[in-house]
Amino acid sequence: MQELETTTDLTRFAQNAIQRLREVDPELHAILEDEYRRQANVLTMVASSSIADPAALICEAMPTMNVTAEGYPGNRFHAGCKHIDRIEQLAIDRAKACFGAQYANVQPMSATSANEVVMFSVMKPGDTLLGLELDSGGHLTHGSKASISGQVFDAVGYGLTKDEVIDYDQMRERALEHRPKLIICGTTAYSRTIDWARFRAVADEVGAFLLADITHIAGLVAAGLHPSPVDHAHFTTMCTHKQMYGGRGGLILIGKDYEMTAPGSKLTLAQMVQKRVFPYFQGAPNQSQIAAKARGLAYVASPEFKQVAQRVVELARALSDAFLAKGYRVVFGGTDNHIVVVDVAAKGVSGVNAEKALEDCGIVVNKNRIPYDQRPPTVTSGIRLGTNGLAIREMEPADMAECVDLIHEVLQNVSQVSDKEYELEEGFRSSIEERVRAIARRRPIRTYPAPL
Ligand code: DSN
Repeated sequence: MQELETTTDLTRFAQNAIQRLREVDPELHAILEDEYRRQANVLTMVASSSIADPAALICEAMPTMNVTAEGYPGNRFHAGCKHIDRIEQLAIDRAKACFGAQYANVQPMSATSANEVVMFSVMKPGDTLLGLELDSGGHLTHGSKASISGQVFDAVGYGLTKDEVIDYDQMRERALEHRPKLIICGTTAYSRTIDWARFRAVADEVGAFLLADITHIAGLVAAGLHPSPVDHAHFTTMCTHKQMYGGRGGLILIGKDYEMTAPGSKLTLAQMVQKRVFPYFQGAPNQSQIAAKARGLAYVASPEFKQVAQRVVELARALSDAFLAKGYRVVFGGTDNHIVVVDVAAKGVSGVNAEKALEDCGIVVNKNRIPYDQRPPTVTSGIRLGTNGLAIREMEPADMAECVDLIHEVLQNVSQVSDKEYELEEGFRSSIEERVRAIARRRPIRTYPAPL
């Protein structure tokens, strides 16, 4: 990296801040150091995470956090916002440019709150929404009873075909039968390309609005490696920390429909979202988080990121092929994105036992239900893996076979006492952990200094 000679006020601030933390709270500093080292020494394959770019992370620690700035650029309820306005406008402009959108709201704290904003922009309590079922790879906020989406609205689901791809015909049948006000497309554990145009055709046929939640695949969409929903859906939501390597938070975009009128209102969809974010759901936004989003958006729009995104997809394909070669059932038959879901119960280990045993050895994945899963969400029959974190270590497709060899060895050595209890021999565990560390050292996180 280029050495910059001049010390700036911000570099002095950041160095002073970490020094002060060490002095005033060594206990917390030590825990934060432990977490830094943990991330360096394990292989994180949690599909809903990435390894944020340090240039985005540092924005989250800036004194912008000190500014209370209810409202929007040029229209605040507080004084002292002239630079805050510049930051938020930059994030908005970058979000629109990155995704080819006409409108962007960068204030939502998460994709969950972004989805809630959209729901309450076009629906009233008791209205019907149609979303992908959880077991089929949908998200809690797409109509699960565990979330406000399934409590306040009458949620109806669609699922997968027997070949484990989204059942577009069933989605249309359910839409014709239930006449939802909102159809949600988008997934949290689904590895195939989504046909946004088919969703929009059904939404138009039944007079519904369409929400595309691209939280998991936002980076691939930005890089042109997955088709964009922005001009198919009325609303597109995402978070910025899963695949955009940016700070934590949510985004709402509107494409060509931004001037369409919201139901029962004189407001356009863009104006309605604007009012629903603030003041309906949120107060003062987190401006440091918005600065981090601005940085993340510039990163995913860069030629450098295109190569990272390409690697994400290649690694996932190699991971899926390696599991298939070892005789595992890969749900959805393979992958088009960064996600690989594997049926581990078919090999005699529950999802939760696989997750815990792998973590004991330094491989971090998460348990995940598979289609028609008989086990509860706290147990599950599958694991979900993702390659966002591996791409930033500049791993090669050949490394995926080594990772799957290790995972396979662990699963073969798990003694399953019950669906929630297992045993793993300590000598074996530590030998795998050492091999994982060797890979982590060979393929360090490119953007973070290696631990001392
Ligand atoms: N949506 C959850 C996941 O995919 O893991 C977390 O954000």
